[in-house]
Amino acid sequence: MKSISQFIFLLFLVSLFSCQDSPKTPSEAAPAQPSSPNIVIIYMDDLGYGDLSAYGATELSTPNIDRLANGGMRFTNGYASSATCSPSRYALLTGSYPWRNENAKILPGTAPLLIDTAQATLPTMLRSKGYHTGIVGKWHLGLGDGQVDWNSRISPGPNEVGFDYSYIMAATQDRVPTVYIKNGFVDNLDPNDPIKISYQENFEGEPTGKDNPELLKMKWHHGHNNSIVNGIPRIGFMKGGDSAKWVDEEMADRFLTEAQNYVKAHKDGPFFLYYALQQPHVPRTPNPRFVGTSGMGPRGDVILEADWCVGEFIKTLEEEGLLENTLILFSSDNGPVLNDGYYDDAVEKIGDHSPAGPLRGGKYSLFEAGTRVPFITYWKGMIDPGTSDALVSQIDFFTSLASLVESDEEVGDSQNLMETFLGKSIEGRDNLVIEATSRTALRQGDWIMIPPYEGAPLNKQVNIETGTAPTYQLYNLKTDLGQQTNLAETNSDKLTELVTVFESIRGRNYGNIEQLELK
Ligand code: NG6
Ligand code: CA
Repeated sequence: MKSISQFIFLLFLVSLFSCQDSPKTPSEAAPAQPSSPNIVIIYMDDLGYGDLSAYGATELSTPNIDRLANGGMRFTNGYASSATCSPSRYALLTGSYPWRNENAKILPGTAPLLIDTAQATLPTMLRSKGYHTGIVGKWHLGLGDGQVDWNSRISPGPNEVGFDYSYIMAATQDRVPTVYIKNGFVDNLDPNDPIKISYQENFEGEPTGKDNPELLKMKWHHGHNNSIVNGIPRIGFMKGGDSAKWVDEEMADRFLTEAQNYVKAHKDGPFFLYYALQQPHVPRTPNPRFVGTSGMGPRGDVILEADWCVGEFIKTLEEEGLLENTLILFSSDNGPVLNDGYYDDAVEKIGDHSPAGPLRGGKYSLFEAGTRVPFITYWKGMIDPGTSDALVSQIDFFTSLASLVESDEEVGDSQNLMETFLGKSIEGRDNLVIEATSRTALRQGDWIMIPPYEGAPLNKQVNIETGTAPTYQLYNLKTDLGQQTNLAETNSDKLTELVTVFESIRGRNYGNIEQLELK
Protein backbone atom coordinates (compact mmCIF):
# COMPACT_ATOMS: atom_id res chain seq x y z
CA MET A 1 0.00 0.00 0.00
CA LYS A 2 2.76 2.34 0.94
CA SER A 3 4.47 1.95 -2.40
CA ILE A 4 1.21 2.64 -4.29
CA SER A 5 0.59 5.89 -2.45
CA GLN A 6 4.23 6.84 -3.03
CA PHE A 7 3.75 6.11 -6.71
CA ILE A 8 0.57 8.22 -6.88
CA PHE A 9 2.32 11.06 -5.09
CA LEU A 10 5.21 10.79 -7.55
CA LEU A 11 2.78 10.88 -10.45
CA PHE A 12 1.18 13.98 -8.96
CA LEU A 13 4.60 15.68 -8.69
CA VAL A 14 5.55 14.76 -12.23
CA SER A 15 2.28 16.09 -13.63
CA LEU A 16 2.66 19.27 -11.59
CA PHE A 17 6.15 19.96 -12.91
CA SER A 18 5.39 19.01 -16.47
CA CYS A 19 2.36 21.31 -16.41
CA GLN A 20 4.40 24.21 -15.14
CA ASP A 21 7.42 23.77 -17.35
CA SER A 22 5.85 22.91 -20.63
CA PRO A 23 2.29 23.23 -21.78
CA LYS A 24 2.96 20.71 -24.52
CA THR A 25 2.55 16.97 -24.24
CA PRO A 26 5.53 15.12 -25.69
CA SER A 27 3.65 14.36 -28.91
CA GLU A 28 3.02 18.08 -29.49
CA ALA A 29 6.62 19.10 -28.90
CA ALA A 30 8.63 20.12 -31.96
CA PRO A 31 10.60 17.21 -33.35
CA ALA A 32 14.35 17.49 -32.96
CA GLN A 33 15.97 19.08 -35.96
CA PRO A 34 18.04 16.52 -37.83
CA SER A 35 21.52 17.77 -38.63
CA SER A 36 21.74 16.14 -42.05
CA PRO A 37 18.45 16.77 -43.81
CA ASN A 38 18.38 16.56 -47.59
CA ILE A 39 18.75 20.01 -49.11
CA VAL A 40 17.16 21.13 -52.37
CA ILE A 41 17.58 24.51 -54.02
CA ILE A 42 14.87 25.14 -56.61
CA TYR A 43 16.12 28.02 -58.70
CA MET A 44 14.12 29.86 -61.33
CA ASP A 45 15.49 31.90 -64.22
CA ASP A 46 14.15 35.48 -64.50
CA LEU A 47 11.09 34.93 -62.28
CA GLY A 48 9.94 38.28 -60.89
CA TYR A 49 8.89 39.32 -57.41
CA GLY A 50 5.28 39.64 -58.58
CA ASP A 51 5.12 36.49 -60.75
CA LEU A 52 3.64 34.12 -58.14
CA SER A 53 0.18 34.23 -56.65
CA ALA A 54 1.79 33.77 -53.22
CA TYR A 55 3.55 37.09 -53.87
CA GLY A 56 0.40 38.91 -54.90
CA ALA A 57 -0.12 37.98 -58.55
CA THR A 58 -3.83 37.95 -59.33
CA GLU A 59 -3.70 37.21 -63.07
CA LEU A 60 -1.66 34.01 -62.69
CA SER A 61 -2.17 31.14 -60.30
CA THR A 62 0.85 29.13 -59.12
CA PRO A 63 -0.64 26.68 -56.60
CA ASN A 64 2.37 24.41 -56.29
CA ILE A 65 4.95 27.06 -55.53
CA ASP A 66 2.33 28.76 -53.35
CA ARG A 67 2.17 25.56 -51.35
CA LEU A 68 5.84 26.03 -50.48
CA ALA A 69 5.34 29.74 -49.77
CA ASN A 70 2.25 29.27 -47.63
CA GLY A 71 3.53 26.17 -45.87
CA GLY A 72 6.99 27.62 -45.20
CA MET A 73 8.62 31.00 -44.71
CA ARG A 74 7.86 33.55 -47.39
CA PHE A 75 10.50 36.27 -47.40
CA THR A 76 9.53 39.73 -48.61
CA ASN A 77 13.08 41.13 -48.53
CA GLY A 78 14.92 38.23 -50.14
CA TYR A 79 17.56 39.06 -52.74
CA ALA A 80 19.50 37.50 -55.56
CA SER A 81 23.04 38.85 -55.54
CA SER A 82 22.77 40.30 -59.01
CA ALA A 83 20.21 41.43 -61.57
CA THR A 84 21.63 38.93 -64.07
CA CYS A 85 22.22 35.22 -64.07
CA SER A 86 25.89 34.21 -63.94
CA PRO A 87 26.85 36.61 -61.13
CA SER A 88 23.86 35.49 -59.03
CA ARG A 89 24.65 31.83 -59.55
CA TYR A 90 28.29 32.43 -58.74
CA ALA A 91 27.30 34.04 -55.42
CA LEU A 92 24.74 31.34 -54.68
CA LEU A 93 27.30 28.56 -54.98
CA THR A 94 30.34 30.32 -53.49
CA GLY A 95 28.91 32.68 -50.87
CA SER A 96 31.10 35.43 -52.35
CA TYR A 97 29.90 38.73 -53.77
CA PRO A 98 30.07 38.50 -57.57
CA TRP A 99 31.74 41.91 -57.93
CA ARG A 100 34.80 40.46 -56.21
CA ASN A 101 35.33 38.42 -59.39
CA GLU A 102 35.72 40.68 -62.42
CA ASN A 103 34.72 37.87 -64.77
CA ALA A 104 31.34 37.34 -63.09
CA LYS A 105 29.23 38.78 -65.91
CA ILE A 106 26.68 37.23 -68.28
CA LEU A 107 28.81 34.51 -69.88
CA PRO A 108 28.85 33.25 -73.48
CA GLY A 109 28.46 29.50 -73.95
CA THR A 110 32.21 29.18 -74.54
CA ALA A 111 33.34 30.99 -71.38
CA PRO A 112 35.81 29.18 -69.13
CA LEU A 113 34.69 28.01 -65.69
CA LEU A 114 34.11 31.03 -63.46
CA ILE A 115 34.61 29.25 -60.15
CA ASP A 116 38.16 28.44 -59.11
CA THR A 117 38.35 24.67 -58.56
CA ALA A 118 40.17 25.38 -55.27
CA GLN A 119 37.34 27.65 -54.08
CA ALA A 120 34.92 26.44 -51.40
CA THR A 121 31.43 25.89 -52.81
CA LEU A 122 28.11 24.79 -51.39
CA PRO A 123 28.52 21.28 -52.84
CA THR A 124 32.14 20.86 -51.66
CA MET A 125 31.13 21.99 -48.18
CA LEU A 126 28.14 19.63 -48.08
CA ARG A 127 30.12 16.79 -49.58
CA SER A 128 32.65 17.08 -46.78
CA LYS A 129 29.75 16.43 -44.40
CA GLY A 130 28.72 13.24 -46.17
CA TYR A 131 26.25 14.60 -48.71
CA HIS A 132 25.84 13.33 -52.23
CA THR A 133 25.58 16.39 -54.46
CA GLY A 134 23.78 16.90 -57.76
CA ILE A 135 22.85 19.64 -60.19
CA VAL A 136 20.10 19.43 -62.78
CA GLY A 137 19.31 22.33 -65.11
CA LYS A 138 20.90 25.63 -66.01
CA TRP A 139 24.59 26.06 -65.22
CA HIS A 140 25.80 29.30 -66.89
CA LEU A 141 29.02 29.44 -64.90
CA GLY A 142 31.41 28.56 -67.71
CA LEU A 143 33.02 25.26 -68.65
CA GLY A 144 36.56 24.18 -69.34
CA ASP A 145 39.54 26.45 -69.72
CA GLY A 146 38.43 28.50 -72.71
CA GLN A 147 39.38 25.93 -75.37
CA VAL A 148 36.57 23.41 -75.04
CA ASP A 149 36.35 20.38 -77.29
CA TRP A 150 32.66 19.57 -77.02
CA ASN A 151 33.28 16.07 -78.34
CA SER A 152 35.32 14.78 -75.44
CA ARG A 153 35.05 15.25 -71.69
CA ILE A 154 34.33 18.90 -70.93
CA SER A 155 36.30 19.84 -67.86
CA PRO A 156 36.52 21.56 -65.43
CA GLY A 157 32.80 22.03 -64.84
CA PRO A 158 30.24 21.32 -62.14
CA ASN A 159 31.81 17.96 -61.29
CA GLU A 160 35.12 19.70 -60.60
CA VAL A 161 33.60 22.22 -58.16
CA GLY A 162 31.78 19.79 -55.92
CA PHE A 163 28.91 18.12 -57.78
CA ASP A 164 28.97 14.32 -57.82
CA TYR A 165 26.34 14.31 -60.54
CA SER A 166 25.52 16.90 -63.19
CA TYR A 167 22.94 17.10 -65.94
CA ILE A 168 23.06 20.61 -67.31
CA MET A 169 22.68 23.02 -70.13
CA ALA A 170 25.96 24.89 -70.48
CA ALA A 171 24.71 28.46 -70.52
CA THR A 172 21.18 29.61 -71.36
CA GLN A 173 18.35 28.31 -73.50
CA ASP A 174 19.06 31.05 -76.04
CA ARG A 175 22.79 30.29 -76.33
CA VAL A 176 24.65 27.52 -78.08
CA PRO A 177 25.54 24.74 -77.48
CA THR A 178 21.90 23.63 -77.37
CA VAL A 179 22.66 20.23 -75.87
CA TYR A 180 22.49 18.58 -72.47
CA ILE A 181 25.76 17.73 -70.77
CA LYS A 182 25.88 14.81 -68.38
CA ASN A 183 28.87 14.57 -66.06
CA GLY A 184 30.97 16.42 -68.60
CA PHE A 185 29.86 14.56 -71.74
CA VAL A 186 27.37 15.86 -74.31
CA ASP A 187 24.38 13.55 -73.95
CA ASN A 188 23.40 11.53 -77.05
CA LEU A 189 26.25 12.79 -79.16
CA ASP A 190 26.99 10.90 -82.35
CA PRO A 191 30.79 10.82 -82.73
CA ASN A 192 30.32 10.92 -86.50
CA ASP A 193 28.60 14.29 -86.24
CA PRO A 194 30.91 16.30 -84.01
CA ILE A 195 29.89 19.63 -82.49
CA LYS A 196 31.67 22.86 -83.27
CA ILE A 197 30.89 26.08 -81.42
CA SER A 198 31.98 29.66 -82.04
CA TYR A 199 30.85 32.99 -80.68
CA GLN A 200 32.93 34.82 -83.31
CA GLU A 201 31.92 33.55 -86.70
CA ASN A 202 29.49 31.29 -88.48
CA PHE A 203 30.45 27.92 -89.94
CA GLU A 204 30.33 27.80 -93.70
CA GLY A 205 26.98 26.92 -95.18
CA GLU A 206 25.05 27.12 -91.90
CA PRO A 207 21.86 29.21 -91.93
CA THR A 208 21.43 32.05 -89.45
CA GLY A 209 18.51 33.92 -87.96
CA LYS A 210 19.77 37.06 -89.63
CA ASP A 211 20.00 35.69 -93.17
CA ASN A 212 17.29 33.02 -93.15
CA PRO A 213 14.12 34.43 -91.62
CA GLU A 214 12.11 31.90 -93.62
CA LEU A 215 13.45 29.12 -91.40
CA LEU A 216 12.27 30.67 -88.13
CA LYS A 217 9.32 29.70 -85.98
CA MET A 218 10.21 32.40 -83.45
CA LYS A 219 11.39 35.82 -84.56
CA TRP A 220 14.28 37.66 -82.96
CA HIS A 221 13.83 41.21 -81.73
CA HIS A 222 17.38 42.07 -80.66
CA GLY A 223 20.47 39.87 -80.61
CA HIS A 224 19.56 36.18 -81.08
CA ASN A 225 20.19 36.10 -84.83
CA ASN A 226 23.00 33.56 -85.14
CA SER A 227 22.54 29.78 -85.52
CA ILE A 228 19.04 28.37 -85.85
CA VAL A 229 18.12 25.35 -83.73
CA ASN A 230 14.57 23.96 -83.86
CA GLY A 231 13.47 27.04 -85.78
CA ILE A 232 14.68 29.31 -82.98
CA PRO A 233 17.56 31.68 -83.66
CA ARG A 234 20.22 31.66 -80.90
CA ILE A 235 23.20 33.58 -79.62
CA GLY A 236 26.38 32.00 -81.00
CA PHE A 237 27.15 29.64 -83.86
CA MET A 238 26.93 25.88 -83.81
CA LYS A 239 27.51 23.12 -86.32
CA GLY A 240 26.94 19.39 -85.95
CA GLY A 241 25.69 17.44 -82.94
CA ASP A 242 22.23 16.96 -84.43
CA SER A 243 21.31 13.87 -82.40
CA ALA A 244 22.29 15.66 -79.19
CA LYS A 245 20.27 18.83 -79.72
CA TRP A 246 17.57 19.42 -77.18
CA VAL A 247 13.91 19.85 -78.08
CA ASP A 248 13.00 23.12 -76.38
CA GLU A 249 9.41 22.14 -75.67
CA GLU A 250 10.61 19.03 -73.85
CA MET A 251 13.21 20.74 -71.69
CA ALA A 252 10.98 21.21 -68.64
CA ASP A 253 10.03 17.52 -68.61
CA ARG A 254 13.64 16.48 -69.22
CA PHE A 255 14.99 18.42 -66.23
CA LEU A 256 12.06 17.37 -64.04
CA THR A 257 12.61 13.70 -64.79
CA GLU A 258 16.33 14.07 -64.12
CA ALA A 259 15.63 15.81 -60.80
CA GLN A 260 13.10 13.12 -59.81
CA ASN A 261 15.49 10.33 -60.77
CA TYR A 262 18.24 11.95 -58.77
CA VAL A 263 16.03 12.03 -55.68
CA LYS A 264 14.97 8.41 -56.14
CA ALA A 265 18.55 7.25 -56.63
CA HIS A 266 19.75 9.05 -53.50
CA LYS A 267 16.77 8.72 -51.24
CA ASP A 268 18.86 7.07 -48.55
CA GLY A 269 20.57 10.45 -48.37
CA PRO A 270 21.67 12.83 -47.32
CA PHE A 271 21.69 14.58 -50.68
CA PHE A 272 21.97 18.12 -51.96
CA LEU A 273 20.19 18.84 -55.23
CA TYR A 274 20.44 22.12 -57.09
CA TYR A 275 17.43 22.01 -59.44
CA ALA A 276 17.83 25.00 -61.75
CA LEU A 277 14.81 25.40 -63.99
CA GLN A 278 15.08 27.34 -67.26
CA GLN A 279 11.76 29.21 -67.03
CA PRO A 280 10.68 31.93 -67.70
CA HIS A 281 13.92 32.89 -69.51
CA VAL A 282 13.80 33.27 -73.29
CA PRO A 283 13.13 31.53 -75.61
CA ARG A 284 9.86 30.65 -73.89
CA THR A 285 8.84 27.29 -75.25
CA PRO A 286 6.06 25.72 -73.19
CA ASN A 287 5.30 22.07 -73.74
CA PRO A 288 2.11 21.80 -75.86
CA ARG A 289 0.31 20.76 -72.63
CA PHE A 290 0.77 24.29 -71.36
CA VAL A 291 0.33 26.34 -74.51
CA GLY A 292 -2.45 28.86 -73.98
CA THR A 293 -3.01 27.95 -70.33
CA SER A 294 -2.17 31.38 -68.92
CA GLY A 295 -3.85 33.60 -71.49
CA MET A 296 -0.64 35.63 -71.28
CA GLY A 297 1.29 34.02 -74.08
CA PRO A 298 4.40 31.88 -73.70
CA ARG A 299 5.85 33.79 -70.73
CA GLY A 300 2.79 33.10 -68.59
CA ASP A 301 2.51 29.57 -69.97
CA VAL A 302 6.06 28.63 -68.96
CA ILE A 303 5.52 30.02 -65.47
CA LEU A 304 2.54 27.67 -65.13
CA GLU A 305 4.65 24.88 -66.59
CA ALA A 306 7.39 25.55 -64.03
CA ASP A 307 4.81 25.61 -61.26
CA TRP A 308 3.60 22.20 -62.40
CA CYS A 309 7.19 20.91 -62.45
CA VAL A 310 7.70 22.08 -58.87
CA GLY A 311 4.48 20.31 -57.88
CA GLU A 312 5.55 17.06 -59.54
CA PHE A 313 8.97 17.29 -57.96
CA ILE A 314 7.49 17.76 -54.49
CA LYS A 315 5.18 14.84 -55.13
CA THR A 316 8.26 12.69 -55.69
CA LEU A 317 9.77 13.81 -52.39
CA GLU A 318 6.46 12.96 -50.75
CA GLU A 319 6.14 9.56 -52.41
CA GLU A 320 9.65 8.69 -51.35
CA GLY A 321 8.81 9.68 -47.78
CA LEU A 322 11.39 12.47 -47.84
CA LEU A 323 9.37 15.65 -47.43
CA GLU A 324 9.79 15.83 -43.62
CA ASN A 325 13.51 15.35 -44.01
CA THR A 326 14.20 17.82 -46.80
CA LEU A 327 14.87 21.53 -46.55
CA ILE A 328 13.73 23.27 -49.73
CA LEU A 329 15.05 26.70 -50.69
CA PHE A 330 13.18 28.35 -53.57
CA SER A 331 14.23 31.52 -55.37
CA SER A 332 15.06 33.16 -58.70
CA ASP A 333 18.38 34.32 -60.17
CA ASN A 334 17.21 37.81 -61.08
CA GLY A 335 14.11 39.87 -61.73
CA PRO A 336 11.67 39.81 -64.62
CA VAL A 337 11.91 40.96 -68.22
CA LEU A 338 9.24 40.83 -70.91
CA ASN A 339 10.96 41.38 -74.25
CA ASP A 340 14.41 39.85 -73.77
CA GLY A 341 15.14 39.49 -77.47
CA TYR A 342 12.32 37.56 -79.16
CA TYR A 343 8.84 38.46 -80.35
CA ASP A 344 6.78 36.18 -78.12
CA ASP A 345 3.79 38.28 -77.05
CA ALA A 346 5.17 38.79 -73.54
CA VAL A 347 4.59 42.55 -73.83
CA GLU A 348 1.39 42.41 -75.83
CA LYS A 349 -0.42 39.90 -73.61
CA ILE A 350 0.73 41.06 -70.20
CA GLY A 351 -2.69 42.58 -69.39
CA ASP A 352 -2.95 43.54 -65.72
CA HIS A 353 -0.13 41.26 -64.61
CA SER A 354 2.83 42.97 -62.94
CA PRO A 355 5.88 40.64 -63.04
CA ALA A 356 7.77 43.00 -60.71
CA GLY A 357 4.84 43.38 -58.32
CA PRO A 358 5.08 46.76 -56.60
CA LEU A 359 8.80 47.12 -57.33
CA ARG A 360 10.53 49.43 -59.80
CA GLY A 361 12.81 48.18 -62.57
CA GLY A 362 13.38 44.57 -63.64
CA LYS A 363 16.14 42.31 -64.90
CA TYR A 364 19.42 44.23 -65.46
CA SER A 365 18.26 46.99 -63.08
CA LEU A 366 19.73 48.39 -59.87
CA PHE A 367 16.22 49.27 -58.83
CA GLU A 368 14.57 46.74 -56.53
CA ALA A 369 12.92 44.50 -59.13
CA GLY A 370 16.37 43.58 -60.50
CA THR A 371 17.40 41.63 -57.42
CA ARG A 372 14.49 41.36 -55.00
CA VAL A 373 12.86 38.06 -55.91
CA PRO A 374 10.54 35.38 -54.55
CA PHE A 375 12.43 33.73 -51.70
CA ILE A 376 10.94 30.78 -49.83
CA THR A 377 12.17 28.25 -47.31
CA TYR A 378 10.10 25.10 -46.75
CA TRP A 379 10.61 22.15 -44.47
CA LYS A 380 7.54 20.17 -43.62
CA GLY A 381 7.06 19.85 -39.88
CA MET A 382 10.16 21.89 -39.11
CA ILE A 383 9.36 25.38 -40.39
CA ASP A 384 6.16 26.93 -39.11
CA PRO A 385 4.37 28.78 -41.91
CA GLY A 386 4.88 32.52 -41.86
CA THR A 387 6.09 35.64 -43.61
CA SER A 388 9.40 37.28 -42.79
CA ASP A 389 10.53 40.81 -43.63
CA ALA A 390 14.13 40.07 -42.63
CA LEU A 391 16.78 41.20 -45.11
CA VAL A 392 18.18 37.97 -46.56
CA SER A 393 20.21 37.04 -49.62
CA GLN A 394 21.00 33.91 -51.56
CA ILE A 395 24.62 34.65 -50.74
CA ASP A 396 23.79 33.57 -47.18
CA PHE A 397 22.93 30.01 -48.18
CA PHE A 398 26.57 28.95 -47.91
CA THR A 399 27.26 29.83 -44.28
CA SER A 400 23.69 29.14 -43.16
CA LEU A 401 23.70 25.63 -44.61
CA ALA A 402 27.19 25.10 -43.19
CA SER A 403 25.80 25.82 -39.74
CA LEU A 404 22.84 23.50 -40.37
CA VAL A 405 25.11 20.58 -41.19
CA GLU A 406 27.59 21.50 -38.46
CA SER A 407 30.41 22.43 -40.79
CA ASP A 408 32.67 25.20 -39.61
CA GLU A 409 33.31 26.46 -43.15
CA GLU A 410 32.27 30.02 -43.77
CA VAL A 411 32.80 32.66 -46.43
CA GLY A 412 33.18 36.30 -45.47
CA ASP A 413 30.27 37.72 -47.48
CA SER A 414 27.88 34.93 -46.49
CA GLN A 415 26.14 35.20 -43.13
CA ASN A 416 24.65 32.51 -40.94
CA LEU A 417 20.91 33.19 -41.13
CA MET A 418 19.83 29.60 -40.54
CA GLU A 419 17.57 30.50 -37.63
CA THR A 420 15.89 33.11 -39.82
CA PHE A 421 15.52 30.68 -42.72
CA LEU A 422 13.91 28.21 -40.30
CA GLY A 423 11.54 30.91 -39.06
CA LYS A 424 12.98 30.89 -35.55
CA SER A 425 14.44 34.37 -35.71
CA ILE A 426 13.40 37.61 -37.36
CA GLU A 427 16.99 38.87 -37.62
CA GLY A 428 18.32 39.45 -41.11
CA ARG A 429 21.45 41.06 -42.48
CA ASP A 430 22.32 44.62 -41.47
CA ASN A 431 23.21 45.43 -45.04
CA LEU A 432 23.67 43.96 -48.47
CA VAL A 433 25.48 45.06 -51.61
CA ILE A 434 23.46 44.35 -54.74
CA GLU A 435 24.78 44.34 -58.28
CA ALA A 436 23.41 44.99 -61.76
CA THR A 437 25.55 44.95 -64.91
CA SER A 438 28.71 45.61 -62.87
CA ARG A 439 27.26 48.53 -60.90
CA THR A 440 26.59 48.17 -57.19
CA ALA A 441 24.33 49.72 -54.56
CA LEU A 442 23.82 49.32 -50.81
CA ARG A 443 20.71 48.20 -48.98
CA GLN A 444 20.85 48.91 -45.26
CA GLY A 445 17.85 48.68 -42.96
CA ASP A 446 14.90 50.23 -44.77
CA TRP A 447 17.17 52.25 -47.04
CA ILE A 448 18.82 51.79 -50.39
CA MET A 449 21.60 54.01 -51.74
CA ILE A 450 22.56 53.96 -55.40
CA PRO A 451 25.79 55.82 -56.21
CA PRO A 452 26.03 58.06 -59.28
CA TYR A 453 26.89 56.16 -62.44
CA GLU A 454 27.27 56.97 -66.08
CA GLY A 455 24.83 55.29 -68.41
CA ALA A 456 21.35 55.60 -69.83
CA PRO A 457 18.48 55.58 -67.33
CA LEU A 458 16.53 53.31 -69.67
CA ASN A 459 17.68 50.06 -71.27
CA LYS A 460 15.77 50.65 -74.48
CA GLN A 461 16.15 47.12 -75.86
CA VAL A 462 14.25 45.57 -72.98
CA ASN A 463 12.41 48.75 -71.91
CA ILE A 464 13.57 48.54 -68.30
CA GLU A 465 14.91 51.37 -66.15
CA THR A 466 18.53 50.69 -65.26
CA GLY A 467 18.49 52.56 -61.95
CA THR A 468 21.41 54.64 -63.18
CA ALA A 469 21.52 58.39 -62.51
CA PRO A 470 24.30 61.00 -62.50
CA THR A 471 23.59 61.85 -58.85
CA TYR A 472 23.22 59.85 -55.64
CA GLN A 473 19.87 58.18 -55.08
CA LEU A 474 18.47 57.34 -51.67
CA TYR A 475 15.11 55.70 -51.08
CA ASN A 476 13.26 54.67 -47.96
CA LEU A 477 11.80 51.31 -48.99
CA LYS A 478 9.52 51.14 -45.98
CA THR A 479 7.56 54.22 -47.00
CA ASP A 480 8.44 54.20 -50.70
CA LEU A 481 8.70 50.63 -51.98
CA GLY A 482 8.30 51.82 -55.57
CA GLN A 483 11.37 54.12 -55.29
CA GLN A 484 9.63 57.27 -56.43
CA THR A 485 11.12 59.87 -54.07
CA ASN A 486 14.86 60.39 -54.03
CA LEU A 487 15.79 61.60 -50.53
CA ALA A 488 19.54 61.99 -51.17
CA GLU A 489 19.42 65.77 -50.93
CA THR A 490 16.91 66.11 -48.13
CA ASN A 491 18.41 63.42 -45.91
CA SER A 492 22.13 63.97 -46.23
CA ASP A 493 22.89 62.34 -42.87
CA LYS A 494 21.35 59.05 -44.00
CA LEU A 495 23.10 59.36 -47.34
CA THR A 496 26.47 59.87 -45.63
CA GLU A 497 25.80 56.93 -43.35
CA LEU A 498 25.06 54.58 -46.23
CA VAL A 499 27.89 55.83 -48.43
CA THR A 500 30.33 55.33 -45.54
CA VAL A 501 29.19 51.74 -45.02
CA PHE A 502 29.13 51.08 -48.76
CA GLU A 503 32.67 52.35 -49.26
CA SER A 504 33.91 50.36 -46.27
CA ILE A 505 32.76 47.21 -48.09
CA ARG A 506 33.30 48.23 -51.67
CA GLY A 507 36.26 50.62 -51.53
CA ARG A 508 36.21 54.05 -53.17
CA ASN A 509 36.86 52.96 -56.71
CA TYR A 510 33.79 51.22 -58.06
CA GLY A 511 33.02 52.98 -61.30
CA ASN A 512 31.06 55.83 -59.76
CA ILE A 513 31.23 59.24 -61.42
CA GLU A 514 31.07 61.41 -58.33
CA GLN A 515 32.40 61.00 -54.80
CA LEU A 516 30.62 62.17 -51.72
CA GLU A 517 32.79 64.31 -49.46
CA LEU A 518 32.54 62.20 -46.33
CA LYS A 519 32.62 64.08 -43.06
C1 NG6 B 1 21.64 38.93 -72.83
C2 NG6 B 1 20.64 38.47 -73.88
C3 NG6 B 1 19.38 38.03 -73.16
C4 NG6 B 1 19.69 36.99 -72.11
C5 NG6 B 1 20.75 37.52 -71.17
C6 NG6 B 1 21.19 36.52 -70.16
C7 NG6 B 1 20.90 39.68 -76.00
C8 NG6 B 1 20.58 40.91 -76.77
N1 NG6 B 1 20.35 39.56 -74.80
O1 NG6 B 1 22.84 39.25 -73.44
O2 NG6 B 1 18.45 37.55 -74.08
O3 NG6 B 1 20.14 35.82 -72.71
O4 NG6 B 1 21.89 37.90 -71.89
O5 NG6 B 1 20.18 36.31 -69.25
O6 NG6 B 1 21.62 38.84 -76.48
S1 NG6 B 1 20.57 35.66 -67.88
O7 NG6 B 1 19.32 35.53 -67.15
O8 NG6 B 1 21.17 34.38 -68.18
O9 NG6 B 1 21.48 36.59 -67.23
CA1 CA C 1 18.31 34.84 -65.26
